[in-house]
Amino acid sequence: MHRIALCTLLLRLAPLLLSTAHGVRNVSRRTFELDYSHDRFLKDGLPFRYISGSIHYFRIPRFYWKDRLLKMKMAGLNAIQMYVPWNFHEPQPGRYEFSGDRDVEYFIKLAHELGLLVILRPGPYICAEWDMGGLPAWLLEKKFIVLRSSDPDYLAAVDKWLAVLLPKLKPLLYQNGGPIITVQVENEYGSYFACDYNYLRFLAHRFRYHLGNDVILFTTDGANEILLKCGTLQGLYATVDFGTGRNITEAFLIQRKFEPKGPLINSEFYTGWLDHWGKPHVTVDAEIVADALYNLLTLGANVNLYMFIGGTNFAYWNGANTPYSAQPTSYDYDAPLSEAGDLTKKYFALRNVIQKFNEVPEGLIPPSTPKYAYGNVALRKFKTVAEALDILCPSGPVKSLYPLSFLQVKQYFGYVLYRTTLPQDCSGPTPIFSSSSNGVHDRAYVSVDGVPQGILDRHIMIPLDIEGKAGATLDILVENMGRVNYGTFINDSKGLISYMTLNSTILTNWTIFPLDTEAVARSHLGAWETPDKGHYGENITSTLPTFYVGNFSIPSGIPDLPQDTFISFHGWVKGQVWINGFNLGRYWPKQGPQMTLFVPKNILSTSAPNNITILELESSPCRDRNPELCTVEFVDSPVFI
Ligand code: 6GJ
Repeated sequence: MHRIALCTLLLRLAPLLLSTAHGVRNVSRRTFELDYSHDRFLKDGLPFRYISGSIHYFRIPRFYWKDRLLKMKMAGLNAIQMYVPWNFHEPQPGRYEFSGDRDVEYFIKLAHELGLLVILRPGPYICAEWDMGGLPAWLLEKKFIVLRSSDPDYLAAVDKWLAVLLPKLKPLLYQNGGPIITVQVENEYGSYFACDYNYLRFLAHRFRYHLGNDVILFTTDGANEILLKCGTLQGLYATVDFGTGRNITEAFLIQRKFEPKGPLINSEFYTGWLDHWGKPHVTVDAEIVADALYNLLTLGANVNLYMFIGGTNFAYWNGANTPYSAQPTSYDYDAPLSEAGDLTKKYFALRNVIQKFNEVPEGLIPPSTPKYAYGNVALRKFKTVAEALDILCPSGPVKSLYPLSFLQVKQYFGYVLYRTTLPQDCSGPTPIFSSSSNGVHDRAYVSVDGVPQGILDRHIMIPLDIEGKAGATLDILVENMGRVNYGTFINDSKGLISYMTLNSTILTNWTIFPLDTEAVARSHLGAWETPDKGHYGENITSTLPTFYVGNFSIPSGIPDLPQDTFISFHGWVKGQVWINGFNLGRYWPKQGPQMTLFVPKNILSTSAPNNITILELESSPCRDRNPELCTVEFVDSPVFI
């Protein structure tokens, strides 16, 4: 054998030979370790560097999990990074959901099947532009709870949750035959005001108790010394996160201050950015991301691309930032895979970089899925919210002298109707307002005796002038637009959270209706008794919060149908939409930047008409004189502005 070939063979066998020299290495025992002497990971004793991408299973229908994961694998990634949102799995205290779209174990096993390793981030707080950063709203039922701290009420709930979640995931650790190589404790804790080391110690202890001593536990913080000071803990490997605008060397020097030895890790290398209603859609140039990734990988760093696919905030799951600004339904994030899982220019730009460092699998990249423009679908008015209270609030309202918050009436998401009567004649414009200037959380639609009066908004703290006679019915429909997910004010209570005043008189004697829109939408709103005969009224500025329904059929037996699609809302202003009882999320084309809603094909049917239900909060295009405008359109591409 040629001398060089022999040397090459020996080099390749060296780790095995070395380990054999130190007693036979149990090759069947899987190990994933930190190698401080060479600033790297070792996987089964061999040097390893991960190139990972973030994917949120909770923002993608289970139907599409394999498609997205395979596209990530074909991009050359060898790992994925995922959060686990506590509120997604424990919607009420002690009630757990781990099936269907919430089957986190199945998702991890699927990644494993595809040869992807997993970087797990179970929080309990995760941020992620997700409602309350993944913490369940019911925690706030303890009025003075201090979230993300060693507050005994908070720790008791966390302890119970971790005792349910972590034993499920322990068998999936790499050392136990699964794909999970590292586990993050909390999330950017150094960015939170509490700086409570006892809380971090509690979490570290519980993670070790449930997961054992072999798995690598780590923390992530923005690449800033002050942040790592409060976000790191002895025994948890400190990592940093930063985007394309940051000097890489300088950022990693910050990590080195806390981890002088060990692998360089950027746990969130931002490939795009998040959006907010009313602000332009944010994009990050593909070439800039690619160049920065090249520099990171050249340095030998372990990198997680945040996000590799963003997906969708279905239903009411979006979060918000402060000053209050909610994130939209789309979590496209301008990521390499679009919200609908499409292959973008950025995907191929990053794949080209990765293949300079990692073997990119041969074979087929699953194609972008076809999208179908089903066209216009006629809708018709069913009932206003006020007309439908017997269906929306079957257990009846709660009476209270003063307004109660959502939590006080056991409502966590969606809408609550607050009703009282005018204590005085308001023959001229009379200001109604919250006593604490922004006590309307988050947006309220006001009417008097069924006449729309206007809107109160948490973000725009101005009174609203109303008119009506003494004794008239005052209705205030309050919308929870998503709980703050980042910073000091994540204890974000919803509803009318302070007194309401009319011309400085405190309004009292409230009748409060928590609205169960989900059960009603699932029971196919279209099954309601025959619709009103379309008396839409001629008010061209605003209508009462009203349900509209319609249906459309997709022929069966056609090979390529159904297909993914997008809903466009010409003439609609703001509301919620369901198809076949699936809550697709919020639409707000008046604000943008998202103008269409993604509709995954798995919720569509070819064997029965597809029921569409819309709750329009402000003004619909439906008018008696031209009912033909009362439509939505299914289009084949998304629109952002
Ligand atoms: C992370 O904080 C968070 O860990 N994050 C972002 N950070 C940039 C600085 C924000 C002021 S952008 C989006 C991500 C996610 O929220 C992630 O969960």
